[in-house]
Amino acid sequence: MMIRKATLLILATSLLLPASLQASPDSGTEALYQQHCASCHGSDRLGGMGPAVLPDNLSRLKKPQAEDAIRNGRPATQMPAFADILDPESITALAEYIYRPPATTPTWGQAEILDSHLLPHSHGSLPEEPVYEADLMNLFLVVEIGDHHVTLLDGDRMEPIHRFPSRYALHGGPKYSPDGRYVYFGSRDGWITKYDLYNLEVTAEVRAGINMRNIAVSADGSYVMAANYLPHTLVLFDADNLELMDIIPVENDAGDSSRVSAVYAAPPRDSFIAALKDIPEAWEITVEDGQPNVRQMQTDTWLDDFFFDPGYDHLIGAARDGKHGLVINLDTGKTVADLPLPGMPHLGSGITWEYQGKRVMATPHFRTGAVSIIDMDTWEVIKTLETEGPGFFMRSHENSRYAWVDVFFGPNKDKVHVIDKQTLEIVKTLQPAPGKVAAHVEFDRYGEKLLLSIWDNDGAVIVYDADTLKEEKRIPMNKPSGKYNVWNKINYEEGTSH
Ligand code: DHE
Repeated sequence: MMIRKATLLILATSLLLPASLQASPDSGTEALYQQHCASCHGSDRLGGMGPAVLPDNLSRLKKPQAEDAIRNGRPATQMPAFADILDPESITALAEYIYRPPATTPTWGQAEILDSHLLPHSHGSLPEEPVYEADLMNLFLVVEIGDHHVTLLDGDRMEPIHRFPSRYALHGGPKYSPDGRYVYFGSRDGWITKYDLYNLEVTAEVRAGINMRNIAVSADGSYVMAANYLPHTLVLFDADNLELMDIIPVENDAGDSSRVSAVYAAPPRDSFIAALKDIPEAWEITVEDGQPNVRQMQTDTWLDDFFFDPGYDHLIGAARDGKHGLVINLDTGKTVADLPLPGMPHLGSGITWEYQGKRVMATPHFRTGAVSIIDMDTWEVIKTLETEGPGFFMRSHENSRYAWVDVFFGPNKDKVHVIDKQTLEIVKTLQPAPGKVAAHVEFDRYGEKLLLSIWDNDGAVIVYDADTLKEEKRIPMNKPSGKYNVWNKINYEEGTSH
């Protein structure tokens, strides 16, 4: 194992407030924290049984919600209610305290990663036969963020097979091993969990960082790469047991460090591709004999989320300013097109299909109610389809004539549009649960049925016939977010995320 600068913590400079602005936590609140919170959230606030409580890890929780969680507890979690134990002023002070940067810089290097490693079942030690009967290629995993669980669903019968607890706040698509037997989950707090779908057991876990973006599994299934916001690292693991192999500090030649926007496997290139959030560079990382080699590509701007053409010849990235997209040739590293996508495109959610003999890609936007459809030969926007509000996720399947896009934000957040991929028109708008967000579709392996999430604690996944667009059933779930079909994922199906 080689660790380069491994014990260094590269802290996001953007995450630190100037010393003058760092309110020194009064010792009374610190003492309250240590007395009531530290046993679950860690004395250093880096998390434990409960999530990390640092400003950046909490960026998705508003302060009044945090205060409410302290006062009333959180249903379906271990978080107790403190209303009877602490007075209202102490509760407010604690909620304030966890949003302040800690006095000492948190570290997560080699020692912390190695210490976090858990190996309940080493690779190859569990039986080779699945403990249930189902088409293993048509399984779905459904991430339920309401109570941090995952449901395994039989995609033929559309019935749950098993439900198991996950780490707190899974985010991004879980990634399957190439044969579909194992799945790797990433949590916002940096945990990677390897799960055996044959034996329904967690086999290995490790914490790669404090604030993680996502993970990728190499095309041959040998390696797992984690992309972090905090610290500024990419971390390489062996995929069998999640043993640490290398920590790559993410910095440019001048020594400036950066958060990583995301990392993906690029199968035809046998590499990983990462984009950096604070340095205008994209990286291609190849691993030879366990050693990662980084090729740095300078980009015209900082990249946020991104997407690839089917041959992985080009990276299509959203500029961090949310006003345009860039197309980068991955062989030359040169920008070959600038896409006019002013509404903050969510390119990570892009899909492609054949339209009039050419390949087009489509992306929703976070800020505007629009889907942009782009010719992938000329890189021209051939259509901007107006939707009823900004969207998050887009999905289709090679065998389906329709693409689905949600309206995630605004007054129409309960609506989902169905687009005809050949006329490029919206042909139907569904509102399956008025008032509740309906979002994120995933098709079964055949493209015949699909699942849509009702994003609510009292939610469901709805099964639709992909052709008639008729609802077939609702399976109750606790705030289901993403769904991931084994076949579609391991075959890099054109209508789904990779
Ligand atoms: Fe995500 C995927 C970034 C907020 C649910 N999201 C991704 C990926 C990235 C990303 C880079 C691709 C990783 C992968 O699959 O390997 N997400 C971001 C953001 O930058 C953003 C806007 C702000 C943030 O808080 O980080 C963001 N994402 C959200 C949410 O608020 C969502 C709706 C709820 C949640 O769980 O946090 C959310 N993101 C998802 C889901 C995926 C995802 C369900 C996987 C989609 C898929 O089908 O593959």
